[in-house]
Amino acid sequence: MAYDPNNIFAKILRGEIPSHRVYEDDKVLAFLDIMPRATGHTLVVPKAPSRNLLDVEADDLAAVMAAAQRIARAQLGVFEAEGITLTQHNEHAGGQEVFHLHVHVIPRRLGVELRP
Ligand code: IU
Repeated sequence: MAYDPNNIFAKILRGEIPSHRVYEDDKVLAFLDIMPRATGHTLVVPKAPSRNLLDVEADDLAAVMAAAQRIARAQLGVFEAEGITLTQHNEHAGGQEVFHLHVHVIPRRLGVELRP
């Protein structure tokens, strides 16, 4: 499947659309999800063009996961999370809606369901 450089996360990466950035390094950007399923719900994306898990380069995937780990650890303190849920969707059939690779990092508390 082809990568569309006009997807919404590519526009966020280029600064054409605002986002609430929570982490950035040379390979990765992380920002808050606009429809959070829990307070602090964050999306981690590689800066390099990648549609999803099926085409991402290994070093970009490693950078995304390292950033997700840093953000997850930070969420424990910032949001008093008791656990963290990671989700990651690939292609329409896999639940993907935005076609630039992203990992959801969602702070969780016991007994608190995710918002729809
Ligand atoms: P998915 O894994 O592709 O299904 O998730 C896409 C996510 O992108 C979803 O949680 C949306 O709320 C989120 N999102 C966003 O944060 N900003 C946007 O402008 C758009 C979608 I469009």
